[in-house]
Order: sequence, then structure tokens, then C-alpha cells
Amino acid sequence: RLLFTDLDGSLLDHHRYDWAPARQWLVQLKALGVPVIPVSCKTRSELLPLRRELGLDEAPFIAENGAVVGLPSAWCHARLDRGVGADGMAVRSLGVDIGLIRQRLAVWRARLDACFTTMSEMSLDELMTLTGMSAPQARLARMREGSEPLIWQDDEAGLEAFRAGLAGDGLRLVRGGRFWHVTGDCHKGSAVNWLIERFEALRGQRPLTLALGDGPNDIAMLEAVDQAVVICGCHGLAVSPHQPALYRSEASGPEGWAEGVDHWWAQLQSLDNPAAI
Ligand code: 2M8
Ligand code: MG
Ligand code: MG
Repeated sequence: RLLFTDLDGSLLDHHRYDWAPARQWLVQLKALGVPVIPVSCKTRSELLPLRRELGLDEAPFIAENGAVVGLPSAWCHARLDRGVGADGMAVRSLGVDIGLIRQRLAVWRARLDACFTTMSEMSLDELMTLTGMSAPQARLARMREGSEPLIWQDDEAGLEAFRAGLAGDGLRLVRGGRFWHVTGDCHKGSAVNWLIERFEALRGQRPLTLALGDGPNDIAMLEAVDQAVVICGCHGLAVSPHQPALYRSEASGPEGWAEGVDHWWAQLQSLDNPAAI
């Protein structure tokens, strides 16, 4: 079994950055050997300390909306993963290099005369004021490898022209919270599929998968797994009918997260012990 989860607004509280309501499940899932895999728009640099704090060191992680995947040694493949770091972890890029994204953004800004500000163009102070992050947090958020967040300051029609231009370059535009995020041809769903295939290649068996998320950029991930949870939030997510195994939580944030895991876990228990139904 594999569990994939969004962080902000899902496993983590939007405001207090607290995960107390989910803590018991994290401990239990670890004891059961179920990897809890964070899938976030955050950078690898932001995720590494967070992942340690959450006790998820043994699981892979997906950063920058699917552009970057981190594999602990147990998930590495001697033939496929070159460049395993000193920490025993391999980092794979599933998107395109940030330099290319920035070049194309400059081209489309000039061609469309579009008005937007990328995270890399903001001063540290501007970024801190906008997001409420501390200086060290903002520094980690700026260490982008495969996605550029930007604030769109133009009209709706301009945004569609921009999206079409980027698509012609093989780039994607996805809505985060405050920011729009530009990546290569990858998203949370494609990265989740990539990891599921990796698991199958290593273990010779398809895992049963669960994913939890609250935002528009989580939809592709929720559609890629066997069981999904939409965490109650401000988005009112429209997940496609291709995902029939969908549970919508009543609570929001980490409380809704625990509620969603409770829901699917109860179902699994009754499948494992048909007599208990
Ligand atoms: C950005 O992501 C958020 C979450 O959806 C957003 O779009 O508003 C990312 O740059 C992320 O790396 C960063 O931690 C976050 C901070 O608010 O902003
Ligand atoms: Mg979220
Ligand atoms: Mg997110």
C-alpha cells in the first residue's frame, strides 16, 4: 500500500502549520510499513526538513508539482538511478530545467506584452510580505529546480493566451494558492504514476494506492490512485467521474485528513476480513 498526500490544507493546517490531528495515523502507518509520500508544490529544499519533522524520512517525496522526485535508497534501482547522494537518496527530474522555464517566460512576456511577476523576480522582503513566510523559509521556497511560481497581473484573456503559448513549448500552467505554477509536461498525477510504476518494477506487484488533497493541482493525483479523499476546503473540487472511489471529508486540514484515512482504512479492514462486514 502507498499513501500519497498534499501538504498545505491537507496534512498540514493552512494557518498554524499544525498536524496534531493526523499524528496518530502517521505513527500507525509507519508501524504498518505504509509509506506516506508527500506530493507538494514546495521545493525539495523546503520538503527535506519538513519531511524529517513529520517522520517521513523512509518514504519518497514529490516536489514542485511533480517536477522533482526524491527516492530513498530502498526505492532506488542500481541501473536506473545514477547520482545517489551522500544521504543515500537519488533525485530525479520528471520535468524540465528551471532555466528553460525562465527563458520561455521571458519570451512569452515580451510576445504577449503580459504583466506578471515570477517568484525569482521578487525580493526576499516582497516574497515574505506576500506569503507570510520567514526569511529562511522564503529562501528555501526560492530554490526552484523544475517549476516557477508567478503572480498573474493581467486579464483572463491574457492568461489563456499565455497558457496556450506555454503549451506550445510543452510547458504547463497550474493554479496553486496565491501563485500560478509553470512546469514542464508533468503534474502531481504523472509523478504519482511514475512512483507506482517504480514500486511495481521493484516489488513485482501493483500497490493499492490512496491519495488525499484539497486543491485544483491535486485533481490529477486523486484520479491516478485507487482510493481518493478530497479534503474539505475553499475549492469545492470537481474530480472526474473516472474516480468512483472518492470520499469528501467534512472536516478540513489535518482533521479531514485523519477522517479520510479512517474512512478508507475501515473499508480495507472489511475487505481483508470479509467475515467482519
Ligand atoms: C507556493 O505555493 C503555494 C501553495 O499552493 C501557492 O501557490 O500559493 C510555492 O512557491 C511553495 O514553494 C511555497 O512554499 C508557498 C508559500 O506560500 O508558495
Ligand atoms: Mg493543498
Ligand atoms: Mg500543494
